[in-house]
Amino acid sequence: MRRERTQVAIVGGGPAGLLLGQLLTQAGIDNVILERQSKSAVLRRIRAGVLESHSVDILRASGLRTRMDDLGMPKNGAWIVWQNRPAHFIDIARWTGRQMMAYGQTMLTEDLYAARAAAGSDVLDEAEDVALHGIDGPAPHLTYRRQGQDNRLDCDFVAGCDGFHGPSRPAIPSKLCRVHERSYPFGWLGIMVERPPLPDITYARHAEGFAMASRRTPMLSRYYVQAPISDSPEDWSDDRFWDTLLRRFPPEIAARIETGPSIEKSMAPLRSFVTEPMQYGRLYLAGDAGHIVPPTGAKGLNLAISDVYFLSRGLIAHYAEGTDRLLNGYSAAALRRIWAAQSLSSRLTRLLHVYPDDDAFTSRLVEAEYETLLRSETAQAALAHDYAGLPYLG
Ligand code: RFL
Ligand code: PHB
Repeated sequence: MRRERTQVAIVGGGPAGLLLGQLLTQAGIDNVILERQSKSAVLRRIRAGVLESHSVDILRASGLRTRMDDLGMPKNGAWIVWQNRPAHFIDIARWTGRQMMAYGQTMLTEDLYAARAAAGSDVLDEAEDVALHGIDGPAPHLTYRRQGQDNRLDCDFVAGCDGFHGPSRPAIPSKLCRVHERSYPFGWLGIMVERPPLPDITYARHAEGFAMASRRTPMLSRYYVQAPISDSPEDWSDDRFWDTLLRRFPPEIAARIETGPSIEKSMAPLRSFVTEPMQYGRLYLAGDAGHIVPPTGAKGLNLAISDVYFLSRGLIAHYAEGTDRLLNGYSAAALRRIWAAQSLSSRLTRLLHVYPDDDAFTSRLVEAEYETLLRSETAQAALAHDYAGLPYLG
């Protein structure tokens, strides 16, 4: 078995693991990232599209040369549209003085991989059978297999950035953590198409279900429709997708949507999940390893960024000042934002989707909620603040 040592071992080379690596490297803290997939598989993933201004601030301060300021599109907010009712603009610029940035997770991940390569410490991809050991003691280590070789990586700390299905979260004894979970009977069927997008992110509610329009670049659009959880992308021909999408938008907006052949099609189930606390011994969970939000509200990637910010602060204070106050408070600081985002995402999901067991009473309550939003500047300001994301306190 080959044996190596680092200060922080990072499991998972998605945005959380890569950004943590970047922030630690910037602070002179040695780290190794182990990723199960190949780099090209990670870069093929199409996921998030929207960054909060808080995330943009962190990325700018991280020393990362992203293409975000050239290719990203600053946005003042997002539209909610509803058949036969006025549209509502979630005006975060007006109510919070902030903007958000339309910049795809795929491009951000590319930027982070490029930065890692430039720093001369590539992600160790295609790492198999990563296992965590001794995280409850002073000398944790990981074992893994790569390119036919068994390896042991000794470290001071383990950062579990391995998403919802990785080995880090299950390494916390179940009696020491509490899981909060909600699943939804529907998912988002998403497509990518090489056509100019609508100018703004637009969420649509229709009696038949949710639909939305988003963007990646001036020539690349991303669209989603609510679909039963049992559906797979093969059930959705492009024609069926476009018919459904266009029907769910008010006609004047549907008329502006440019359709075309899809270049990618995928189904994402909706789930709400939080594990508390997100730390145990020398293991710290960050990003989707610790929590999942439904994509309505675009909070998942942003939470991964805020978790990693809090965690990097704790690790930097440990190495630079020898104090563990921030590390000990990591989970509590991260969870404050996580629950705020869970609250926003679940409210927006409820407002915009049709649940199979909705009765007439529930539908009228949802309509009343939308009426309140249209009528009340207080409700508009509250939604805009929540959509813009909590400031980084703690
Ligand atoms: P990731 O991206 O899942 O990365 C985890 C990495 O860990 C690796 N891994 C392992 N590595 C080593 N050993 C093992 N045994 C391992 N097991 C797993 C995985 O291969 C992977 O590379 O988690 P991370 O880094 O925490 O990042 C989280 C975000 O990816 C996620 O929250 C967002 O994509 C969610 N999300 C959105 N978030 C936003 O903020 N704004 C959005 O607009 C937004 N839209 C979305 C979304 C997620 C979606 N899907 C598909 C769920 C839209 C969709 C459709
Ligand atoms: C996306 O562009 O993929 C996107 C945008 C906003 C959301 C979810 C996904 O709320």
